[in-house]
Parts: sequence; structure tokens; C-alpha cells
Amino acid sequence: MKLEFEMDTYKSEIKPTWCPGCGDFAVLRALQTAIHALQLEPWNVVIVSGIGCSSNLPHFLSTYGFHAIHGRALPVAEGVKLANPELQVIVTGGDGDGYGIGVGHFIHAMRRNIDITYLVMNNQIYGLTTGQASPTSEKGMKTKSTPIAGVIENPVDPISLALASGATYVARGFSGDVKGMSELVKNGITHHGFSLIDCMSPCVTYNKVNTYDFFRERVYDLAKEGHDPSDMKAAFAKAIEWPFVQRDRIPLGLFYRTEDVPTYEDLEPALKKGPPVHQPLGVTDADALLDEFL
Ligand SMILES: Cc1ncc(C[n+]2csc(CCOP(=O)(O)OP(=O)(O)O)c2C)c(N)n1
Ligand code: SF4
Repeated sequence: MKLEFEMDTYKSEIKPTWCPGCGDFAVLRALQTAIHALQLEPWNVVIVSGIGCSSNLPHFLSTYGFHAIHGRALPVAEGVKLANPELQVIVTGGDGDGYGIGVGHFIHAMRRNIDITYLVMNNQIYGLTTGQASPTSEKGMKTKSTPIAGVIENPVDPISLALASGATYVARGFSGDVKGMSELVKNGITHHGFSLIDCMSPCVTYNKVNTYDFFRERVYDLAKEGHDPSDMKAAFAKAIEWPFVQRDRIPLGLFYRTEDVPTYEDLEPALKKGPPVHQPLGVTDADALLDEFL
């Protein structure tokens, strides 16, 4: 089959400014590979991000993009999707962005089961602001903001949080396995509903604990161990394995998927007539409307 869009079609002219070796390069590659494999039309893809090293990603792909504010990528993306559900909306960002300041939006987007794909570059640290503890930093880890006793709080576990909040596609990838990650991203994009791909993406500059080697020594493939992703109970059992039950084995792959839950767009009465962007605004006197706001 002749592919209409080459890999390079999706590449922008802007080169990533990430540190050499940053895990985010692999996530960018995985996303580009996925949208190329799906032959998505670049003009029908919108990538929305928050703020952080990882949130710079939309600049590096030649699709539509929106670099929002810290922790607010999801509500912006939800607005885009509801204005035009025909668009493929993908959200990218960091663990600080999504699981810290943005955690409220994270939960509500999942319980709505809105049809967007969320890629979190989880490096367990704040990279852009030079190495403070994030919501997923390991207990005991010394960082710039926890220099003496290390982190004293328990980490957020995005996988069990996503399962409990109603996400219908929940997966974990690793930047040391671009091929595996791009499969997860591809299937997340085609999934009808909210998909989370938590990408373990080492920050080589500020996180000297959760390195590529740390993961390589511990990761295993859920599918190879016979995990059934349609079984929510089994998904919870796998989710809490790391970091709560033990630190030695980290499951990768698809934890859970169901297509049995309608999306927000399926249920929202205002969308029954089709995408709002194609509807007439119903404004007869635009000047009078503007005057109301001035
Ligand atoms: C409202 C607000 N609070 C704080 C900041 C400062 N800030 C910018 S990025 C960031 C965290 C970055 O960490 P993460 O989201 O994990 O992304 P990374 O840089 O690690 O990819 C913070 C606290 C900000 N820009 N806006
Ligand atoms: S500081 Fe860390 S997260 Fe940011 S670009 Fe460098 S390696 Fe990547």
C-alpha cells in the first residue's frame, strides 16, 4: 500500500531543545510513528500541552498545536474536542502538569470518558524548573525541594487513579521501548474514549534515581505474563504492584481497555446535530453582541 503521508510530513521545522538522552525524544518518536501508521491527516490532528519540558512537544510536530498553561491542557483539549469532535485531539505533558496542578482536570476528563488521548511524560521530577519533587517522585528521593529528608509524601499512582476515575484505556509505556510505546499510542488514538498512556520518560539531568537502567532492570510486559486487559479487577491488582507493593518489578503495556462505555460526545445532547463548528452561530447582530461585552 502506498502511504500518502511520509514520516517527515509530521515533523516540524523546529528542533527539540531537550537535553541529549531525555526520554521525551522517544515519546515524540512514538507519537510520530503512531500518527504516521494511522495516516492521520495533519490538519485534523490537534496536540495540546501544558507547561514543562515535555509540554514543548507540540512545537516539534507539524499538526495543529496549542501550548496552554501549566496544568490546564486537558480543559483546553476538551474544549477543542467538543467544538469539533471530528478532530483527533491528543494531549501531551509532564507528571507535574497532569498529576499535580492539573490532577482535578485529569479525574474529570476521565469520568466523562471524553474521546481524547493523553500522553504523560512521567519523569518523576519537575524538569523545566530544574529538579524539584513532583507528585510521582519516589518516597525518600532527595531533590532540590526535598534536600534533607527526601520526599516524605506517598506518590500519586496514575494507573490506579485512572482506573478508579473511569478511563477506558489505561496503559504504561517506557522510553527505552519506542516500538512498544508507539503501539500503545496508536491503539490509544483509535480507542473510542479517554485513553491514558503513562510514559516512563527518564529525565537524565535531574532524576538520578529513575534512570533508563532503573527501568530496564525492572520492567516486564503485561501481555507476555497473560494479563487480560478486559478484567478490571486484574488491572487494579497490576496497577498497585508498583510503586506500592514492591519496587522490583514494573508492569508495562495495556492494563485495561473497554469499548462498552459511551463517550461524553455520544451522550451530549448539544452534539446531536453534529459538530458545533459546522452550526450557524445564530447571531444576527454581531455588533450588539460585542457591545454587551464592552
Ligand atoms: C501556574 C504555574 N505554576 C507553576 C509554574 C512553574 N512550572 C513550570 S513547569 C513546572 C513543572 C514541570 O514539571 P512537569 O510538568 O513534570 O514537566 P517536565 O518539565 O518534567 O517535563 C512548574 C512547576 C507555572 N509555569 N505555572
Ligand atoms: S531537564 Fe530533564 S526533562 Fe527537561 S529536557 Fe532535560 S532531561 Fe528532559
